[in-house]
Amino acid sequence: MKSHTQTSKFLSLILRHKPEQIGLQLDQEGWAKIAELIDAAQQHNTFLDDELIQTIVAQNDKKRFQISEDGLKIRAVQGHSTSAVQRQMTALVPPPQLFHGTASRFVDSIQTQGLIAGQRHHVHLSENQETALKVGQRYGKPILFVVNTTQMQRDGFEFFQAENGVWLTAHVPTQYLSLLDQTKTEVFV
Ligand code: HQG
Repeated sequence: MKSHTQTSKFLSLILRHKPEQIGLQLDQEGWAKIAELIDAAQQHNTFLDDELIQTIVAQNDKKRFQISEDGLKIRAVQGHSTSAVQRQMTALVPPPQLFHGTASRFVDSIQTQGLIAGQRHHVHLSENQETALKVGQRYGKPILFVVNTTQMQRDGFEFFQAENGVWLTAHVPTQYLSLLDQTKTEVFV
C-alpha cells in the first residue's frame, strides 16, 4: 500500500508528465476520467479508488489537482510536461512583481539565458517570497529572483494563473530579472 504522499506523487507523474505509463488519455485541458484513471492504475498495480482520490485532492498542500464540477474528471492544474496537454488559459494581469525561487548554482545560467521552462510548459512564478523560497529549496541553497511583470506586460509578454494560484509565463528574459538580496528587504536591480 502506498502512502498518501506516494500516491500524490504517482498522480503528479501520470497527470503532468507520463500518462502513457499506464495507458491513460488526457485531454488538452489535462483532464482524465476518474474511472479510467482508477482502472489504468489498478492494471499497473497501483491501488486507487474514488475515496482515496478525493482525500488526496482535498489534502494536497499545493492544491495541485482539481476535480471537475460534475465529479467525473481530475487534472493537475499546472506543472505539465506532457505534449498531450496544451491548456488554453486566459491571460491575466499579474501583481507588479512576482518571485522565482531557484538554487544558487543556477544563477549564472539564469542571468545568461533568463528563466526558461525546461521540460515543463511554463516558467513558474510565486506571488510571495515564502512560497518562492520553498520552491528554490527543492534544488539546493535557495535564492530568489524578482520578476518585473509590469515591464514584461508593457513589452507584450503574457501571464496566466493556474487554479492553485501559481503564476505561469513562457519565458523571462534577463532584463526583467533582479536577484533579491535576502539579507535586505529591498530589491537590487
Ligand atoms: C531552473 C513545484 C538554469 C529553475 C514548484 C528551476 C513549482 C534554470 C529549474 C513548480 C534556467 C526547473 C515548478 C536557466 C530556469 N538555467 N536553470 N536558464 N531557467 N531554471 O521543477 O520552477 O511541488 O521544472 O529555476 O513548487 O522549480 O511539483 O521548476 O530551479 O510550483 O507541485 O530550472 O514545481 O511544484 O525546475 O518548479 P522545475 P520550478 P510541485
